[in-house]
Amino acid sequence: MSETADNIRIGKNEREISMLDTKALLDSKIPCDETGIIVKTGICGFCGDACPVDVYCKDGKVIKVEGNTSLPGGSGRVCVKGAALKQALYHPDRLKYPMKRTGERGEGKFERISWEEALTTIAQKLSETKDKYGAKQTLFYAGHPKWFRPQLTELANEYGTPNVGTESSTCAYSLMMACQSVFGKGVMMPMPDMRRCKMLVVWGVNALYSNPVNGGGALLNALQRGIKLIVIDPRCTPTTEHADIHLRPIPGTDGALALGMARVIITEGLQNQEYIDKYTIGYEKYRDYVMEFTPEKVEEITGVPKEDMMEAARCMAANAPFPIQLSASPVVHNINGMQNARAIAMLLALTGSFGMPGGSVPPGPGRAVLKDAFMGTRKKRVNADQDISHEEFPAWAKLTEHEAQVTKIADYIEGKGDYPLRTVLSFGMNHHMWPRPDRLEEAFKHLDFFVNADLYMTDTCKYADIILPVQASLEREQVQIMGFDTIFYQGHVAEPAGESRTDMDIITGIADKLGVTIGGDEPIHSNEEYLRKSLTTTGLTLEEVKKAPDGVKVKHRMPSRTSEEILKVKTPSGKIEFFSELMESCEKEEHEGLPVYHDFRENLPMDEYPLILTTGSRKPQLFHSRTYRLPWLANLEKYPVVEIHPEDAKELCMKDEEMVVLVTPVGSMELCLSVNSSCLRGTVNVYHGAGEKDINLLLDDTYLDPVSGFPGYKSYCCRLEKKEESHE
Ligand SMILES: Nc1nc2c(c(=O)[nH]1)N[C@H]1C(S)=C(S)[C@@H](COP(=O)(O)OP(=O)(O)OC[C@H]3O[C@@H](n4cnc5c(=O)[nH]c(N)nc54)[C@H](O)[C@@H]3O)O[C@H]1N2
Ligand SMILES: Nc1nc2c(c(=O)[nH]1)N[C@H]1C(S)=C(S)[C@@H](COP(=O)(O)OP(=O)(O)OC[C@H]3O[C@@H](n4cnc5c(=O)[nH]c(N)nc54)[C@H](O)[C@@H]3O)O[C@H]1N2
Ligand code: SF4
Ligand SMILES: [Mo]
Repeated sequence: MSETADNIRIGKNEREISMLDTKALLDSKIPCDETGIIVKTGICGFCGDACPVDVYCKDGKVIKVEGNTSLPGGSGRVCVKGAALKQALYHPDRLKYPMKRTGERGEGKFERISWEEALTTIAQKLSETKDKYGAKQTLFYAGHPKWFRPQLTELANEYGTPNVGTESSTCAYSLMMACQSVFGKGVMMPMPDMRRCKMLVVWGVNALYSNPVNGGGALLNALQRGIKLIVIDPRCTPTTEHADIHLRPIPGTDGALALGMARVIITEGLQNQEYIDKYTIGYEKYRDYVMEFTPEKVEEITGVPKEDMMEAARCMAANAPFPIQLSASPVVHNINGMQNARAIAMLLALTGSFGMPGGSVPPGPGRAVLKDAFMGTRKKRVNADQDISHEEFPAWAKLTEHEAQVTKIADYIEGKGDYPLRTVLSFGMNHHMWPRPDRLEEAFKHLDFFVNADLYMTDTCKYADIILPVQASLEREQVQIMGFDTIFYQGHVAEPAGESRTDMDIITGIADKLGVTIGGDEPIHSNEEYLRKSLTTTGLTLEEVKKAPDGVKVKHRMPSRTSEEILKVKTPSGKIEFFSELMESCEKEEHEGLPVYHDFRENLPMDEYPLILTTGSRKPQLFHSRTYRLPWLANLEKYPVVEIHPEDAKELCMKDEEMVVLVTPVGSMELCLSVNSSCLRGTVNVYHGAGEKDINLLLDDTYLDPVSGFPGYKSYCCRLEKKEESHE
């Protein structure tokens, strides 16, 4: 195999090749001189996992994507989404030019404009809002794409608005708040020490679907070492298949389960008292509180048989230190989610598992770092105490300094916050992600000015005044850390679509037009300057990494820390907190210092809507709003479906594939029934993110965790009606 610069690999066994005719070679997509097919190494980036991939290209077009093995972290695997990248790159919905709206908001009528006109207009409108109403009435927003967020915040700072919001208003940050309130600043999400643990607790994660290449691979490797596995998940999934103990709580009841486990551990004297005495505070108050959670009560709340819960608790204590794998979403997608996550995190403190080898440890150390790259960089905002959600979500404000909580974006645009948001500059906004996207569509109509930069003409783009085309991962020059210590440069593996630009070029372009500079002491004016700057921590130049198709090894920059160092935690007390003064000081309902359990069913009309509605449990082929347009992925399952346990279907006299009506207190929708024994009885599951059949239309946008502002996506209420009988 020969290698040249720009990550191109050519060649195969020549003798083999000469035996085939060119057509057969082409049909089989064999890379060689005869076919003109070349293989480049690239970064998939479809889901943010940054898997290295081998990209087969012919005549400048991507024709196939496979897993890569030449780069560290290259397992040779891709998931279904990676395998469908070709369809994502060349989809007819791709935006190719900047455009301005010519029709009504939502109508989808646009005309092509130049980049010059687009950037000049954006800067002009941003300045107008600032002059007329003050900079804070502009929101800077990023959807799931993350890599450019530090620079977006820098731009917001230069412009003067503290209102920087992202999809993290529904993802990860609630868990980060919980973990930081217990383990202190900087411990956003303690990670399992996968290489050393004897036992692993997976609490509401299904990495084999949600993080199939990296996370799923790590789990399978750990299982091969022979670890014990406890999984806490209402459904049966490929992950629960591997479990020694599988607990199936009713969604949203995790807090009660964790408190019940704590009670078992304490009453049986299995806690790590030495660790508790040395590193924690508030234990006595916590101990007294958990005594309320008797096995009988916990069984009643969670539906988990008490013997199973007790066995799991004893197993944890016996195998401590042990790690708990936590997710950015399910546990905190409940209206008591933040407190539930705190109760879970405290099991690590109770058993002496936080910060210990084989337990859960703060992420980061051991990895090479790139300057100002998203991972590890969180930029502070100017005037953060004036952001739109500061008063409403005080714990968020104290624990999440880097962005505003914007789940109530529709209210804020409609002027129901302290002040209205009049202008939105967004990168990858998808309004189908929030409860009641229909309300947001109405709200968009009130905006003075709205920009959205995306890969595709999405439903959200249709409401924007200006839309900007961005480059996909394979199209843009980027520098990434592969594995722990290899710096890899990716060039334009695929030709950028039309006039599309990188998000970074757009951010710096707007900065230039506004007459400001981002990047502080080392200003940047383009994606290329950003790449050069990011390499400064490694001592390498862009030219050097460009010449190395398999990347360049560099030194780990972040030293690993000892347990003693990790356990010098940055909470207000300097100790791991079973009771949080910070939470208590918020002086607001449900901001209790203890991880108090409030049951979501207390305030829901469960008599009328007896089924629990869980939305968005991940499926391998679906990724929020992004994959419905790709035929290879959309065709894998009839859509949209509502999944239900066979016994529940039987009771309702409903059959598989029957069209049924799902009714919630907000509205109703026809869906196709999928009878599926992996569901928990009494709970139905619908995936989210689709255009017309968007289950978020049926979620109440006031049904939020009062502490984190996260929607109760995983535990709302509904009923199912036969189509002909439905009166909704
Ligand atoms: N294919 C695919 N992968 C993705 C995504 C995607 O959309 N598609 N999204 C990405 C994003 S943004 C995120 S945040 C991650 C999420 O990653 P994961 O958390 O791994 O994914 P989920 O399937 O949402 O949740 C995991 C499991 O939690 C269970 N669960 C649901 N409700 C509860 C609950 O109340 N308590 C407990 N204990 N378990 C519960 C579900 O049954 C599910 O099997 O996935 C990422 N990866
Ligand atoms: N009911 C329900 N709703 C949910 C969830 C759930 O479980 N249930 N999960 C929640 C969670 S955890 C999350 S994270 C959110 C995710 O919500 P979103 O962030 O809205 O998710 P995506 O559908 O990935 O939308 C991101 C948009 O960014 C575009 N995009 C992709 N890459 C880039 C890029 O590099 N640059 C730019 N400018 N744009 C890009 C995509 O084309 C897409 O239009 O959804 C939340 N909503
Ligand atoms: S997990 Fe799949 S979609 Fe995500 S980067 Fe890897 S191959 Fe791409
Ligand atoms: Mo997420």
